[in-house]
Amino acid sequence: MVTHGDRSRQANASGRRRFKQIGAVVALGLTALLMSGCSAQEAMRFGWPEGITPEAESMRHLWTWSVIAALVMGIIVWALTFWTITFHRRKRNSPATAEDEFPRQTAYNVPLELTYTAIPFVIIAVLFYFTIIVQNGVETKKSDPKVVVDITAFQWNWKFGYRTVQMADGTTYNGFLRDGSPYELQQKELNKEGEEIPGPANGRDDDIRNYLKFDRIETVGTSEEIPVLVLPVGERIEFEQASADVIHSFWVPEFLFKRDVFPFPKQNHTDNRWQVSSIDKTGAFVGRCAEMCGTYHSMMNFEVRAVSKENFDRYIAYRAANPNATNAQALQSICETPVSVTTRPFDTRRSTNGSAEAVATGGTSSNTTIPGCTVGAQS
Ligand SMILES: [Cu+2]
Repeated sequence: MVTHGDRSRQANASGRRRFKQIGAVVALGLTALLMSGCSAQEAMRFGWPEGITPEAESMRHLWTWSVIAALVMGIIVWALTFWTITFHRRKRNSPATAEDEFPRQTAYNVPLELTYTAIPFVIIAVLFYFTIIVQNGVETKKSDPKVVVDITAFQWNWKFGYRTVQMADGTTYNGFLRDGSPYELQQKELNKEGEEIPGPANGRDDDIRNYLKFDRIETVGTSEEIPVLVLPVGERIEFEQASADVIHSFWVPEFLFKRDVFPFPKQNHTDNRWQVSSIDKTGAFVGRCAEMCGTYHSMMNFEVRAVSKENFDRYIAYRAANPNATNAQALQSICETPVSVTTRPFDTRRSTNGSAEAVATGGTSSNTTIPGCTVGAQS
């Protein structure tokens, strides 16, 4: 005969067995993590990409602590779940009597229900608080950026201009040429009779970029060349962006930051100025357009080349002194690779396989046969 004491001993034994199994799984998981060669820092990043700015690092902290908070909650929930299914399930061999069909019911326990309603609200409030703190930090703009860069996005490339640079020798380089206004600068085109020629897109010509900023030193990307934006490490940098056509998005994955680039930023009520307090690592970092902007959106890449302050000043001085020199030459003058190393330019020619073969051979709409050509004669 199975007594009550026997049953509880059985339950305790099976409970202990289960805990041993769980312990083995946890130990196995930890061993796998350690064996995979992840450093402690890597593990604490919980998959968050490595950033190169203090802003990116502050976002990483938010992420790490959020995951830790989630893991603590998860462990409590898992523990309660396993505790319930281990110790409060129907015992094997126990007859299904009316009294143990359901465990003791705890519904309508007001203090308990208030507690488990309040706790999630506290968690949300804490997460919200720290999110706002970090977001405000990332969006901070100070009045004394050492470098101001004008960004122009267009289908499907980028133009970067250096507006102001505070040089290490105390002087300030000012490359600002002109600030546009779509309504004042845009001249209406007139025909010979003096009548206004209506342009496309609200009467504006697609090629008119008057509302954008222009600088003495500019780097423009082409289908042959990826624009390389040279920036100094360790300096506060401001970016001011505008689009020449549709909405793009300026994104350097290593900054862990992107900002939509609008045409007519002021008229579209967008904040088109943002800063990084510093870039903390020299090197080449790919930049991308992160807003679907048309056919070649996916190839609309650029490169940020972070160099030392001394080399950056030399680069600006070289470009200011040699207005006709290319960006590649200026890069070479500071012993930097002249072309981008993180991405390649794209071919916009929509050619059929082997464009060299597709040469014009004459023909009219009613006769498309190549003159002097016999079918089957080619080997
Ligand atoms: Cu784009």
